Amino acid sequence: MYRSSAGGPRGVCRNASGVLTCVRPLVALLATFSMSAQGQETTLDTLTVTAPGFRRATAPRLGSIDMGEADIAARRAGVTDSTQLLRDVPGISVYSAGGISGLPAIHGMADDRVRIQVDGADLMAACPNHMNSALSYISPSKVAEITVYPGIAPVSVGGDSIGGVIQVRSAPPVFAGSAEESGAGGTLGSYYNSNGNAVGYNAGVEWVGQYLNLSYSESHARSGNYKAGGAFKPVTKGREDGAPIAGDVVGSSGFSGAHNREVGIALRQDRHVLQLTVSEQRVGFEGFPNQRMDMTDNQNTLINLRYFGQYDWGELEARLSDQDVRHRMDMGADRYSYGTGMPMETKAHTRNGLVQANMALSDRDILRVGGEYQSYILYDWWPPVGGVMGPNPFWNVDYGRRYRNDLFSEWESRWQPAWTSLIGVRATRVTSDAAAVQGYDNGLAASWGNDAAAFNARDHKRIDNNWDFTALMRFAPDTAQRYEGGYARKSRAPSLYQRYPWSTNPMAALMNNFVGDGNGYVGNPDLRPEVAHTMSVTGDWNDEAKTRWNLKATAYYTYVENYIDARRCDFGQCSAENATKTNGFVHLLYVNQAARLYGVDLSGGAALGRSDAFGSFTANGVLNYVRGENTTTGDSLYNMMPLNVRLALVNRTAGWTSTAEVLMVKGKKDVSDVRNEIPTAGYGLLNLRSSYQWKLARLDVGIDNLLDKNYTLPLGGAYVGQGASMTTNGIPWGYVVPGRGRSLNVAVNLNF
Ligand SMILES: [Cu+2]
Repeated sequence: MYRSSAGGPRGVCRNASGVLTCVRPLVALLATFSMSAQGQETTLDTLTVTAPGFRRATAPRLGSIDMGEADIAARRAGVTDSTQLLRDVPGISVYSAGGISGLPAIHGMADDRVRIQVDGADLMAACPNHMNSALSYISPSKVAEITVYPGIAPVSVGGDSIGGVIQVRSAPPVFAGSAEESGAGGTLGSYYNSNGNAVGYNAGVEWVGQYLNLSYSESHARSGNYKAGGAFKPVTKGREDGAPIAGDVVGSSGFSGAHNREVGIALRQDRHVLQLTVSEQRVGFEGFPNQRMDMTDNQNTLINLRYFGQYDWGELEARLSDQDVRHRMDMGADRYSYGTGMPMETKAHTRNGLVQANMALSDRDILRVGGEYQSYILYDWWPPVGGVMGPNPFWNVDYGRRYRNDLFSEWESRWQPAWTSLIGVRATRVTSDAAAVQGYDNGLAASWGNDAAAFNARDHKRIDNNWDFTALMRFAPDTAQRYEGGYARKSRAPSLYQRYPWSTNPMAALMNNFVGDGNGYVGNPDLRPEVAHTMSVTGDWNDEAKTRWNLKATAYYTYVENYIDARRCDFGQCSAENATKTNGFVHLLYVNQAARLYGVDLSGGAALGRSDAFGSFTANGVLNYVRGENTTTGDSLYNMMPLNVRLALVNRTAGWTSTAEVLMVKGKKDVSDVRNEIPTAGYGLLNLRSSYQWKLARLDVGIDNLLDKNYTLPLGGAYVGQGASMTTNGIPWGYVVPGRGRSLNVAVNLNF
């Protein structure tokens, strides 16, 4: 397959014999560079794409896992959230949230601890619940390539993150090899998932010239609330309109009107490519079963300008992006809101800039140097609704600012044919600040006034000077084995939402929560940056021809200084009971403590054989184990995915690829006591799926959770998706968001 946005080869860029002739400069240049490092010079002018998947033929960057177009197409069926495309990458687990807004966790670290880039841009959530997470801005149909740096990320891709890097990219622009091969092409796709009646479509058109590429794409998705497997105990309080929620329906789990549009123009001149994309996302409604609010509107505009050029001395890359977000929240229909509602608004503006040069010092040495800039400006206010929530708007964060400046340098050397080393340093300065705040009512000292006055009396500006260091080594004595290992020191400055939410009012604290545990959080301006020390080793083995079997094992250990965890709030309006209760929602203050995380990832596959009648059979599997401990308190860290194994049997015959997959997850018993995290039971799921590729069309059919098993999501968070979610005890404590019951999924994609 050449391009996967619709799962199959394209109509354009093929010569009479069907050989692909398009040039994919960005990827081609990257491939060229890794080749030139091995002493094989190739230039863009001579490099045309003639075989599928050539990108995989080049060795992955040190420390990375690459997913190409075929890998992603196979994972796309039944998925509305791009985060789910990562679900079987070794070392990755997913915090579930809204229907398009999951948060990937790498080796137990998620959200702001992971650097997530979409088409090179660091997209920032602008919401006290991180509802509009980075990957919510790209629809699964648009994702064409994913690179994950699960452990020790080179400094050139990391920065202001301690848990690894995820880079998600749409298909890079292609150019025709000659004027005669110029032409137009397009993609069209649609899907239906029976559970929740999820439907969506995606469409794209593209004009491919020798020097110009013009593109337009759009997608639309919606889903009703999904049903749990089997019966799910309903929460007692009903909806605002008194209508009951059926016992198997997960309240606030649907979304509607998720609409993405993008126009792109790319120019190629010799060995230079300039690409501009302008995109817009509008989401009309997205429910969050593990938050006390729902997203009622999200409007995102993104301008992304990228340049990539090849010179005699190496490559030059430059990126500029500008993201504008307008986000609104309130209680959706499944919640009870005392007739007042709870409107919340945010507005954010993020700018990113990067200039990076990759210099070939010799046949075997590459020096990468670069600088980065990010500015993030946030306004977060809650309009008055009367009663004790008025007459003023409540300012949660007013004129929050976070400016980041980075410089980095990294040297990669293949000093022996079998040995490659990479060593790099990055310096980062983060400046954070926020303006004075006010509560709903300045006169109500006990509810709002005292906390606001205390916050406003302080200086909010903080400057964090951080530095990162990475040393990685790869030993590949032959094609059948490869070993990688290294050490990284990574640092991350606290986010605005960890430093500046100031109110100890229980209701206000509940609204400041981006981990989905149902608790309330109070910010702490005195937080210091987290510093992680990670050691990791990986062994990768396969048969000589790389066709019969492979096995990969990674072990890692991370110690985090100043790990931002939480302690029970025992000041302001936090009750005395809050400090000790073990069976209810609580209020917490962010604090620096220390933590360690360690574990192993195993993955592998084997060809089981083939016959003329039944085609070929292969088996593959992934096992993940992670453990996270707060070494200051002895508590377990929150949301650690329990031991899990995914096994798949794959059959390929006459255009069909069919997979039977078993997922087994152990019970979650190591829980965060300070958060009253709720344990979950172990479970097993059976999924079946099949895809058929016919010329330029692809059909996917599948049944997820075939046996309709009832289970709770280990990283699903507390279920607060129905009832009176505005108050601490308005909903019974002790429920975890249940997983999706059986769903029949169908998708069709066409290329023309
Ligand atoms: Cu939100």
